[in-house]
Amino acid sequence: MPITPVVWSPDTRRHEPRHEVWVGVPTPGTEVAARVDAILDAVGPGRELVEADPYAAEALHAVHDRGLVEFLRTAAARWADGPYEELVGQSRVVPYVFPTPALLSGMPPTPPTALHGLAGQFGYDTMTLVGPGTWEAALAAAGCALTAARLVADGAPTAYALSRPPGHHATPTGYGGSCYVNNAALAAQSLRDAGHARVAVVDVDAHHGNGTQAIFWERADVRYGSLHVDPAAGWFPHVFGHAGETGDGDGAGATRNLPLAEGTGDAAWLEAVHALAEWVADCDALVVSLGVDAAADDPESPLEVTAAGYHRAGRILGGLGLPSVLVQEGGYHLPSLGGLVTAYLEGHEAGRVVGV
Ligand code: SP5
Ligand code: ZN
Repeated sequence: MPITPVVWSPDTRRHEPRHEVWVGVPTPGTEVAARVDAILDAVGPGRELVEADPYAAEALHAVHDRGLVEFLRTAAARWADGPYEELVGQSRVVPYVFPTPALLSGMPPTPPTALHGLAGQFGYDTMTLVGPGTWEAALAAAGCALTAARLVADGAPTAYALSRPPGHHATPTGYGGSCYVNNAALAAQSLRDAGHARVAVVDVDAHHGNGTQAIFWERADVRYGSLHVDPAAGWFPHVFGHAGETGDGDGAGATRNLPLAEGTGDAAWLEAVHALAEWVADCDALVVSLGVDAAADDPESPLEVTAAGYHRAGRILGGLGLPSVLVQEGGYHLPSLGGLVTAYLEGHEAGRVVGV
């Protein structure tokens, strides 16, 4: 069996969400640092552990605007230096005013001076808080994905990036959905830069990866395919992930969305994985946005997929025989998380050998 190197970084533990403000209520964050060790303990045995190369903020400019990167890099320190200790007595940057079209009304806004005003220019929900260590962890998560892409560009058939916090909801200019920096998009761009002409991103996370879709929306050289719980049934990210979204401009037809009903289960979920695998079979390299939150035990989705289903999904996508970078996305049930990721990796490794 081929051995998949596991790329990780201790710095990914430094982001502590503490809580998410969900529909006005502070709920305990589910995207916790303990996820790193739950996954590492399960996938580590028998695989080579590689510590991620260090990357600087500039590496993120490959897929993100400078304004977002600079905000993320400096926001926690600016919050600590600001009046917030006295004002609200808490250390997390929380957006307050969102400059959506409803506020702007077609007028050119002046950039806000207060950090709690500025935060809404980059953060697009109230669940994704920035605190001490968030930037260091997000940069390290990107480093995991970029290092895994380098290993594959250098000839490894497959590499797994234990990226955390996750990335697929981060857009060119914004963060949200527990994501700050789009790790999978960075891996895809890095494979393009290494000479792979057509790169596919297949996103099996339970949620639609609106950030990855946005980054490659008008590009034909990176295809984006996702299966996820139907946003029209009331699920995050609500406004994207519908079947009619297929890309634009040069990227027309290079985006594909397969929204699934609540309670879908293995059979229909795997049919969708299969459809996306066939759709990307003529690509030169593959990035898998490997969220395992479609699993039955997961608190964040109703898709009811089993560990056997994730194993089979790995077989299907590994069976394409493409150089593959597997990037961790969601998955929040700590007791089953490591087993689900391992099931996918073992499936992908087996698929590489025997085909679909
Ligand atoms: C990467 C990823 O999987 N991001 C997940 C983004 C969706 N989060 C939605 C959270 C919805 C509210 N959950 C609160 C549960 C309260 N019991
Ligand atoms: Zn998810």
